[in-house]
Amino acid sequence: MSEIKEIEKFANDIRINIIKMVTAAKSGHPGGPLGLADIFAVLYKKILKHKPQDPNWEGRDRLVLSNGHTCAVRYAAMALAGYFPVEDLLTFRDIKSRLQGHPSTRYMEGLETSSGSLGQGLSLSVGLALGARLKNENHKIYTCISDGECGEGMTWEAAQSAVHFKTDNLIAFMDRNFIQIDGNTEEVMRLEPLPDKFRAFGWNVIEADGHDVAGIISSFEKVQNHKGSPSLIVFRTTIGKGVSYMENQAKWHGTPPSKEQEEVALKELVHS
Ligand SMILES: Cc1ncc(C[n+]2csc(CCOP(=O)(O)OP(=O)(O)O)c2C)c(N)n1
Ligand SMILES: [Mg+2]
Repeated sequence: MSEIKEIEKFANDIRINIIKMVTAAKSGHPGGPLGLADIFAVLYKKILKHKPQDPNWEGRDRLVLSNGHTCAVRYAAMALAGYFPVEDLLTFRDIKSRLQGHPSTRYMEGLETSSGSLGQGLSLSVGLALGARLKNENHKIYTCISDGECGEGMTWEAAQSAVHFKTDNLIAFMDRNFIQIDGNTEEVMRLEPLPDKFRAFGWNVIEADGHDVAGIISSFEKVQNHKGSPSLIVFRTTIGKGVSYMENQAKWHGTPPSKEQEEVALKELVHS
């Protein structure tokens, strides 16, 4: 199997697990995670320096999930990459599970931060980037932010300080699905021209299709060695990607599928 095909299969397995997790929990967020599956497959299979058997390895790249409600994608990717047994995914959102509905470092290794309160991840990542520089460490900080988070002032304070401090070890990537909890981002609080806003702040910005595995790989490779400023990849994604009745529907931001809907979703994913 070619490397691209292998990563596409990994992404599909992530999607299957997301559906099973959110259905079993009877609550949670399926849409964002499905939209991020291809990007997380590329990260865990190809881009991140990491050791699933040693989650706290000092040399690891840091992956910050600022939009914490999408954690099902990260948990599924981590389980499939060997951090913990895939069966554990079905404990998602159980009060006793390490797999909390919003990620918590208190219960789980292999995360860099707790998250769920939106808007904080980019700021925190500037701190991690400065810390790495001070300690002369050459790992990178990869930070997932959402478009909804760009309605939060703190994101823009971080965007400004990252450029001021020239944190070129920080690579942010955005889940640009044009959806947030209340509907279309441009109707709730217009964000466009979003990539140009980051460019105006001084970021190295590229735009890419968040569902084209080869393109996702080359996007990360393109920005990895950029010097002098932080980088942002704006990935155009489809919320609910891979499950026809969920695609582009804000409703699936935070609604669990019923058992019948799960069956339909899994049928579509098995054959894709
Ligand atoms: C500080 C803060 N304010 C509000 C919320 C409630 N909230 C949860 S998800 C969400 C929408 C965020 O948009 P986005 O991340 O783009 O959502 P998605 O694309 O995954 O649907 C909101 C407002 C929150 N979690 N944190
Ligand atoms: Mg969004």
